[in-house]
Amino acid sequence: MIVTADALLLVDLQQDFMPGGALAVPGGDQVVPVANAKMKAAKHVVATRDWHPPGHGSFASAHPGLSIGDTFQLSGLDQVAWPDHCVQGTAGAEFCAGLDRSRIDKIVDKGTDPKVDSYSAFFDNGGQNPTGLDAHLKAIGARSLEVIGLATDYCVLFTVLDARRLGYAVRVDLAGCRGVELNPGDAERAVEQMRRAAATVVQ
Ligand code: VGL
Ligand code: ZN
Repeated sequence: MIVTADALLLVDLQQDFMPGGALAVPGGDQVVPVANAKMKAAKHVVATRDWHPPGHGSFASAHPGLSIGDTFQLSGLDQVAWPDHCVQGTAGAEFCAGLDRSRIDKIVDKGTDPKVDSYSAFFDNGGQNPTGLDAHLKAIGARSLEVIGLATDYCVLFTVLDARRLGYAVRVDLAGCRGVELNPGDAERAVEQMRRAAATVVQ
């Protein structure tokens, strides 16, 4: 069991995922105080940002005839059609109001390729292009991670699965996570997948 992880990874704590945001995650605002508290005790803090160019291929609005929540093929990969969200440089892409940015050592952006989505903070959904997160963690000597953020059933899930594949010890505190739950039960199924990958998931 990890006592204190080498690095704290905050996944997509951005305005568009807050209640009232473009891709609101229910209860998403409740994770902000959890993140602030954990940052106080962390050795290294890395924050990811979903950082899409305007008209990103994951946006329903980029595909005439598609509605939000539809699934389709994007560059040969299964893709959910999302509302426009986290567009680079917009207010919705900023870190959450109330998040203590002073303790963030490194920001990693993902989802910048217009034709491929990127749920994982390590690689795009095709598993091809690294974001630089693995290189950064290796550079600071981090081998164990605590992961919290949004959303449990998308970016937290795929970040944790890639972290395990890359050999990191991973702890996930669900107090600091919330799910989109496009389908009821998605967050619970995500937790099962993370546990199957030998991540330590605590309440
Ligand atoms: C996310 C859907 C689309 C996430 C990002 O951060 O979990 N979900 N883009
Ligand atoms: Zn996105």
